[in-house]
Amino acid sequence: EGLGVQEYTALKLRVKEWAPSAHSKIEGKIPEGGNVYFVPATLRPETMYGQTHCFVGPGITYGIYEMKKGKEYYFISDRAARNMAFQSIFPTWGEYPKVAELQGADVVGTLVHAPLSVQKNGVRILPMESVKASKGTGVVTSVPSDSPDDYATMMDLVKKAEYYKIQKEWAEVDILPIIETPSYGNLTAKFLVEKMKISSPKDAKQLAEAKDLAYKEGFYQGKMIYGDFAGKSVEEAKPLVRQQLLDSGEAFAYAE
Ligand code: A2H
Repeated sequence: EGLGVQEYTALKLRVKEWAPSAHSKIEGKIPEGGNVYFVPATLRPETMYGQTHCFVGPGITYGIYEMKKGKEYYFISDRAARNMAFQSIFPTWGEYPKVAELQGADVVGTLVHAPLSVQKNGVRILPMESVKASKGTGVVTSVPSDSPDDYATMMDLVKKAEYYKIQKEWAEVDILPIIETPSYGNLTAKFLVEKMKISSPKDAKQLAEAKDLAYKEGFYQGKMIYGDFAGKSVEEAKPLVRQQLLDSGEAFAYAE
Protein backbone atom coordinates (compact mmCIF):
# COMPACT_ATOMS: atom_id res chain seq x y z
CA GLU A 1 0.00 0.00 0.00
CA GLY A 2 2.21 2.86 1.21
CA LEU A 3 1.97 6.27 -0.40
CA GLY A 4 1.63 5.30 -4.04
CA VAL A 5 -1.52 5.28 -6.13
CA GLN A 6 -3.21 1.91 -6.69
CA GLU A 7 -4.48 1.49 -10.25
CA TYR A 8 -7.35 -0.95 -9.91
CA THR A 9 -9.34 -2.65 -12.59
CA ALA A 10 -13.01 -2.20 -11.64
CA LEU A 11 -14.95 -5.11 -13.11
CA LYS A 12 -18.67 -5.07 -13.91
CA LEU A 13 -20.59 -8.13 -12.69
CA ARG A 14 -24.18 -7.89 -13.91
CA VAL A 15 -26.99 -9.07 -11.63
CA LYS A 16 -28.90 -12.02 -13.08
CA GLU A 17 -31.06 -12.83 -10.05
CA TRP A 18 -31.39 -11.00 -6.73
CA ALA A 19 -31.44 -12.67 -3.32
CA PRO A 20 -34.97 -12.32 -1.86
CA SER A 21 -33.85 -9.90 0.92
CA ALA A 22 -32.22 -7.59 -1.64
CA HIS A 23 -35.19 -7.82 -3.97
CA SER A 24 -37.62 -6.29 -1.47
CA LYS A 25 -35.21 -3.43 -0.68
CA ILE A 26 -34.72 -2.38 -4.29
CA GLU A 27 -38.29 -2.89 -5.46
CA GLY A 28 -39.48 0.08 -7.48
CA LYS A 29 -36.06 1.74 -7.39
CA ILE A 30 -34.50 0.25 -10.51
CA PRO A 31 -36.57 0.84 -13.66
CA GLU A 32 -37.57 -2.03 -15.94
CA GLY A 33 -34.61 -2.80 -18.23
CA GLY A 34 -32.05 -1.22 -15.88
CA ASN A 35 -28.98 -3.34 -15.12
CA VAL A 36 -27.25 -3.39 -11.74
CA TYR A 37 -23.56 -4.33 -11.57
CA PHE A 38 -21.48 -5.41 -8.56
CA VAL A 39 -18.13 -3.68 -9.08
CA PRO A 40 -15.11 -5.36 -7.44
CA ALA A 41 -11.71 -3.62 -7.64
CA THR A 42 -8.85 -5.97 -8.49
CA LEU A 43 -5.07 -5.78 -8.95
CA ARG A 44 -5.01 -9.12 -10.77
CA PRO A 45 -7.09 -8.77 -13.97
CA GLU A 46 -5.18 -11.69 -15.56
CA THR A 47 -6.81 -14.07 -13.07
CA MET A 48 -10.43 -13.17 -13.90
CA TYR A 49 -10.98 -16.47 -15.78
CA GLY A 50 -10.95 -18.18 -12.39
CA GLN A 51 -13.63 -16.13 -10.62
CA THR A 52 -15.82 -18.43 -8.53
CA HIS A 53 -17.68 -15.93 -6.29
CA CYS A 54 -17.94 -12.28 -5.44
CA PHE A 55 -17.52 -11.22 -1.80
CA VAL A 56 -19.13 -8.42 0.20
CA GLY A 57 -18.67 -7.51 3.86
CA PRO A 58 -21.94 -8.65 5.51
CA GLY A 59 -21.93 -5.69 7.94
CA ILE A 60 -20.88 -3.04 5.42
CA THR A 61 -23.41 -0.50 4.10
CA TYR A 62 -23.51 -0.22 0.32
CA GLY A 63 -25.40 1.89 -2.12
CA ILE A 64 -26.80 1.33 -5.58
CA TYR A 65 -25.72 4.32 -7.63
CA GLU A 66 -27.12 5.56 -10.91
CA MET A 67 -24.47 5.58 -13.63
CA LYS A 68 -26.68 5.86 -16.75
CA LYS A 69 -30.24 6.84 -15.93
CA GLY A 70 -32.63 3.94 -16.40
CA LYS A 71 -29.81 1.77 -17.79
CA GLU A 72 -26.81 1.23 -15.57
CA TYR A 73 -26.42 1.09 -11.77
CA TYR A 74 -23.39 0.18 -9.61
CA PHE A 75 -23.41 -1.64 -6.28
CA ILE A 76 -20.41 -0.18 -4.36
CA SER A 77 -19.50 1.37 -1.01
CA ASP A 78 -20.46 5.00 -0.39
CA ARG A 79 -16.78 5.85 -0.09
CA ALA A 80 -16.01 4.40 -3.53
CA ALA A 81 -18.96 6.23 -5.09
CA ARG A 82 -17.62 9.53 -3.80
CA ASN A 83 -14.13 8.76 -5.14
CA MET A 84 -15.54 7.76 -8.53
CA ALA A 85 -17.50 11.01 -8.74
CA PHE A 86 -14.15 12.85 -8.77
CA GLN A 87 -12.56 10.54 -11.38
CA SER A 88 -15.08 11.31 -14.15
CA ILE A 89 -16.65 7.87 -13.76
CA PHE A 90 -20.14 9.27 -13.09
CA PRO A 91 -21.60 11.45 -15.89
CA THR A 92 -21.65 14.66 -13.81
CA TRP A 93 -18.43 15.67 -12.03
CA GLY A 94 -18.77 15.44 -8.25
CA GLU A 95 -22.25 13.88 -8.31
CA TYR A 96 -23.07 10.29 -7.34
CA PRO A 97 -26.84 9.75 -7.24
CA LYS A 98 -27.85 6.98 -4.84
CA VAL A 99 -31.07 5.09 -5.52
CA ALA A 100 -30.97 2.44 -2.77
CA GLU A 101 -29.09 1.46 0.36
CA LEU A 102 -28.38 -2.13 1.43
CA GLN A 103 -26.24 -4.11 3.86
CA GLY A 104 -23.83 -6.69 2.48
CA ALA A 105 -25.87 -9.38 4.27
CA ASP A 106 -28.93 -8.42 2.17
CA VAL A 107 -27.31 -9.40 -1.12
CA VAL A 108 -25.80 -12.77 -0.11
CA GLY A 109 -27.03 -15.38 -2.58
CA THR A 110 -27.47 -12.93 -5.47
CA LEU A 111 -26.34 -14.42 -8.80
CA VAL A 112 -24.15 -12.29 -11.07
CA HIS A 113 -22.44 -12.71 -14.45
CA ALA A 114 -18.65 -12.41 -14.04
CA PRO A 115 -16.80 -11.32 -17.23
CA LEU A 116 -14.19 -13.86 -18.46
CA SER A 117 -15.08 -16.37 -15.74
CA VAL A 118 -15.44 -20.00 -16.82
CA GLN A 119 -18.52 -20.06 -14.57
CA LYS A 120 -20.83 -19.19 -17.47
CA ASN A 121 -24.05 -19.59 -15.47
CA GLY A 122 -22.83 -16.94 -13.05
CA VAL A 123 -21.23 -16.69 -9.62
CA ARG A 124 -22.83 -16.09 -6.20
CA ILE A 125 -22.40 -13.13 -3.90
CA LEU A 126 -21.09 -14.51 -0.59
CA PRO A 127 -19.98 -12.96 2.74
CA MET A 128 -16.31 -12.30 3.59
CA GLU A 129 -15.64 -10.94 7.08
CA SER A 130 -12.25 -9.48 6.14
CA VAL A 131 -13.53 -7.13 3.42
CA LYS A 132 -12.53 -3.59 4.35
CA ALA A 133 -15.01 -0.76 3.81
CA SER A 134 -12.00 1.57 3.52
CA LYS A 135 -10.44 -0.06 0.45
CA GLY A 136 -11.41 -0.33 -3.20
CA THR A 137 -15.16 -0.59 -3.72
CA GLY A 138 -15.82 -2.83 -0.70
CA VAL A 139 -16.61 -5.59 -3.22
CA VAL A 140 -14.02 -8.34 -3.88
CA THR A 141 -14.14 -10.84 -6.70
CA SER A 142 -12.97 -14.26 -5.55
CA VAL A 143 -10.21 -16.15 -7.35
CA PRO A 144 -9.33 -19.05 -5.04
CA SER A 145 -6.57 -20.39 -7.34
CA ASP A 146 -4.37 -17.34 -6.82
CA SER A 147 -5.59 -15.39 -3.79
CA PRO A 148 -4.90 -16.99 -0.37
CA ASP A 149 -7.59 -14.80 1.24
CA ASP A 150 -10.16 -15.97 -1.28
CA TYR A 151 -9.13 -19.61 -0.93
CA ALA A 152 -9.27 -19.55 2.88
CA THR A 153 -12.64 -17.79 2.83
CA MET A 154 -14.13 -20.23 0.32
CA MET A 155 -12.97 -23.25 2.36
CA ASP A 156 -14.53 -21.75 5.50
CA LEU A 157 -17.81 -21.04 3.69
CA VAL A 158 -17.99 -24.64 2.47
CA LYS A 159 -17.16 -26.00 5.94
CA LYS A 160 -19.59 -23.75 7.80
CA ALA A 161 -22.33 -23.15 5.25
CA GLU A 162 -25.05 -23.42 7.88
CA TYR A 163 -23.39 -20.90 10.20
CA TYR A 164 -23.09 -18.46 7.30
CA LYS A 165 -26.72 -19.12 6.30
CA ILE A 166 -25.77 -20.04 2.74
CA GLN A 167 -26.33 -23.07 0.58
CA LYS A 168 -23.23 -25.27 0.54
CA GLU A 169 -23.51 -25.67 -3.25
CA TRP A 170 -23.11 -21.91 -3.63
CA ALA A 171 -19.68 -22.04 -2.00
CA GLU A 172 -18.44 -25.35 -3.42
CA VAL A 173 -17.17 -24.45 -6.90
CA ASP A 174 -14.31 -26.06 -8.89
CA ILE A 175 -11.04 -24.15 -8.74
CA LEU A 176 -9.53 -23.41 -12.16
CA PRO A 177 -5.73 -23.43 -12.61
CA ILE A 178 -4.77 -20.23 -14.47
CA ILE A 179 -1.12 -19.57 -13.63
CA GLU A 180 1.82 -21.94 -13.27
CA THR A 181 4.78 -21.00 -11.06
CA PRO A 182 8.01 -22.92 -10.42
CA SER A 183 7.64 -22.84 -6.60
CA TYR A 184 3.91 -23.32 -6.04
CA GLY A 185 2.53 -25.27 -9.01
CA ASN A 186 -0.73 -24.23 -10.68
CA LEU A 187 -2.91 -23.56 -7.62
CA THR A 188 -0.70 -21.08 -5.78
CA ALA A 189 -3.22 -20.08 -3.10
CA LYS A 190 -4.16 -23.65 -2.17
CA PHE A 191 -0.47 -24.62 -2.06
CA LEU A 192 0.47 -21.77 0.29
CA VAL A 193 -2.57 -22.05 2.56
CA GLU A 194 -1.90 -25.77 3.02
CA LYS A 195 1.88 -25.42 3.37
CA MET A 196 1.54 -22.64 5.95
CA LYS A 197 -1.24 -24.58 7.73
CA ILE A 198 -3.64 -21.63 7.56
CA SER A 199 -6.91 -22.99 8.93
CA SER A 200 -9.14 -19.92 8.97
CA PRO A 201 -9.73 -16.69 7.06
CA LYS A 202 -9.07 -14.99 10.41
CA ASP A 203 -5.35 -15.93 10.37
CA ALA A 204 -4.64 -12.38 9.20
CA LYS A 205 -0.90 -12.33 9.80
CA GLN A 206 -0.20 -15.59 7.99
CA LEU A 207 -2.57 -14.70 5.18
CA ALA A 208 -0.75 -11.41 4.66
CA GLU A 209 2.51 -13.35 4.34
CA ALA A 210 0.95 -15.88 1.96
CA LYS A 211 -0.52 -13.03 -0.10
CA ASP A 212 2.92 -11.43 -0.41
CA LEU A 213 4.58 -14.67 -1.50
CA ALA A 214 1.77 -15.48 -3.95
CA TYR A 215 1.83 -12.01 -5.47
CA LYS A 216 5.62 -11.89 -6.00
CA GLU A 217 5.96 -15.43 -7.32
CA GLY A 218 2.94 -15.01 -9.60
CA PHE A 219 4.08 -11.70 -11.03
CA TYR A 220 7.79 -12.44 -11.54
CA GLN A 221 7.77 -16.20 -12.24
CA GLY A 222 4.21 -16.98 -13.27
CA LYS A 223 3.17 -18.19 -16.69
CA MET A 224 -0.39 -18.13 -18.01
CA ILE A 225 -1.80 -21.62 -18.64
CA TYR A 226 -5.37 -20.51 -19.45
CA GLY A 227 -7.06 -17.94 -21.65
CA ASP A 228 -6.14 -15.87 -24.71
CA PHE A 229 -2.60 -15.27 -23.45
CA ALA A 230 -1.71 -18.83 -22.40
CA GLY A 231 2.06 -19.28 -22.75
CA LYS A 232 2.85 -15.65 -21.95
CA SER A 233 4.32 -14.52 -18.65
CA VAL A 234 1.95 -12.99 -16.08
CA GLU A 235 3.87 -9.73 -16.36
CA GLU A 236 3.08 -9.58 -20.10
CA ALA A 237 -0.47 -10.89 -19.84
CA LYS A 238 -1.65 -8.60 -17.03
CA PRO A 239 -1.93 -5.37 -19.11
CA LEU A 240 -3.26 -7.31 -22.12
CA VAL A 241 -6.17 -8.88 -20.23
CA ARG A 242 -6.85 -5.54 -18.55
CA GLN A 243 -7.02 -3.77 -21.92
CA GLN A 244 -9.40 -6.43 -23.31
CA LEU A 245 -11.75 -5.85 -20.37
CA LEU A 246 -11.57 -2.06 -20.74
CA ASP A 247 -12.14 -2.25 -24.52
CA SER A 248 -15.17 -4.54 -24.18
CA GLY A 249 -16.72 -2.16 -21.62
CA GLU A 250 -16.72 -4.91 -18.98
CA ALA A 251 -14.33 -2.96 -16.76
CA PHE A 252 -13.07 0.56 -16.11
CA ALA A 253 -10.03 2.11 -14.44
CA TYR A 254 -10.36 3.16 -10.82
CA ALA A 255 -7.55 4.64 -8.72
CA GLU A 256 -7.10 5.49 -5.05
B1 A2H B 1 -7.26 -8.97 -5.63
P1 A2H B 1 -4.38 -3.70 -2.02
CL1 A2H B 1 -6.14 -13.48 -7.61
N1 A2H B 1 -11.04 -5.53 1.36
O1 A2H B 1 -8.08 -9.39 -6.76
C1 A2H B 1 -10.20 -6.59 1.27
N2 A2H B 1 -9.58 -6.96 0.13
C2 A2H B 1 -9.82 -6.23 -0.97
C3 A2H B 1 -10.69 -5.11 -0.96
C4 A2H B 1 -11.32 -4.78 0.27
N3 A2H B 1 -12.16 -3.74 0.37
N4 A2H B 1 -10.74 -4.59 -2.20
C5 A2H B 1 -9.93 -5.35 -2.96
N5 A2H B 1 -9.37 -6.35 -2.24
C6 A2H B 1 -8.45 -7.41 -2.68
C7 A2H B 1 -7.80 -10.77 -7.13
C8 A2H B 1 -6.54 -11.09 -6.42
C9 A2H B 1 -6.20 -10.07 -5.54
C10 A2H B 1 -5.73 -12.20 -6.55
C11 A2H B 1 -4.58 -12.30 -5.80
C12 A2H B 1 -4.25 -11.29 -4.90
C13 A2H B 1 -5.07 -10.16 -4.77
C14 A2H B 1 -8.96 -11.66 -6.75
N6 A2H B 1 -9.39 -11.48 -5.41
O2 A2H B 1 -4.79 -9.15 -3.92
O3 A2H B 1 -4.40 -3.70 -0.53
C15 A2H B 1 -8.52 -7.66 -4.16
O4 A2H B 1 -8.10 -8.97 -4.44
C16 A2H B 1 -3.59 -9.20 -3.18
C17 A2H B 1 -2.78 -7.94 -3.38
O5 A2H B 1 -5.05 -2.52 -2.63
C18 A2H B 1 -7.43 -6.77 -4.78
O6 A2H B 1 -6.83 -7.58 -5.80
O7 A2H B 1 -3.01 -3.96 -2.52
C19 A2H B 1 -6.50 -6.52 -3.62
O8 A2H B 1 -7.14 -6.98 -2.42
C20 A2H B 1 -6.13 -5.06 -3.45
O9 A2H B 1 -5.23 -4.99 -2.39
